[in-house]
Amino acid sequence: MDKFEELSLAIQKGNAPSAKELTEALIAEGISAEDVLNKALLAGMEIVGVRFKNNEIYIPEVLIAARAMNTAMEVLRPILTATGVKPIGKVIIGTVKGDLHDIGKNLVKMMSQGAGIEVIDLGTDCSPEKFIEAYKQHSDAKIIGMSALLTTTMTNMKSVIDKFEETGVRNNVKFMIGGAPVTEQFASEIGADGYAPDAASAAEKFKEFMLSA
Ligand code: B1M
Repeated sequence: MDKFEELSLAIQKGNAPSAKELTEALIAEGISAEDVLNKALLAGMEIVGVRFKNNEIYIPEVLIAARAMNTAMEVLRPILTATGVKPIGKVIIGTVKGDLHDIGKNLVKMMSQGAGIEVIDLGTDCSPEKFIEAYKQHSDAKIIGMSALLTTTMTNMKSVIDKFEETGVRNNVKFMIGGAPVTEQFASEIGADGYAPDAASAAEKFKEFMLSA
């Protein structure tokens, strides 16, 4: 078993100390943070998702796997967010109402910070009111980023856009959405301005929006 597989297994088993140690070891060997993320952490989490779907494991196991994933991501954080430049703009990001999944949102945040973007993170279970309040406090933000992992919560993304419309500030910002069940087509159906399938392309799209504003 190579070190990527070992780390993937540590995530699957929810062994946070081992996930942290193996992540540190791979980075110390000179493996890039992107490779550690894609070949071990995300690969491990994907297997957890499949086993959860097949009822081979249950919520407690998924929760401890998510904790191990977040612990390993903390090792990568300083590398993924490292940037010497002045921020090129501000994004407000959150997981929508009813949804507690935050691993993907946290990755989008790290990649964006690494691309020189300031991120205001509202956390999970964010109501339209929470997004609008945050925008009132940070009215220099050019983008509102929303994440959803459940088919039952992705519809709450539209309520956030509607709230901005109601408040008369819809055209001041761009809406970017993402998360496993979300698609480009869904984005255009709800009137969002952009969709990204992964964290790296989300950061790229944020930058494009900011540079064209
Ligand atoms: Co949940 N869960 N979960 N879960 N969970 C899923 C999403 C599910 C697909 C599992 C399955 O059945 N195979 C399924 C949803 C089914 C559906 O709606 N169609 C599901 C379910 C059903 C549930 C519960 C309802 C289970 C229950 O209680 N019966 C429950 C809901 C709780 C709630 O939110 N109210 C629940 C709970 C949980 C845990 C709390 C145990 C835990 C979350 C812990 C946490 O996040 N801190 C959890 C987990 C971990 C998962 C899986 C296994 C993994 C999700 C993940 O973190 N993936 C997931 C299965 C799966 O997705 N395969 C599953 C890794 C992450 C990096 O990927 O978030 O997709 P992702 O992010 C990607 C892209 O989507 C994109 O970039 C990221 C990285 O490249 N992206 C964006 C994300 N946000 C973006 C925003 C952007 C742009 C790109 O712009 C702003």
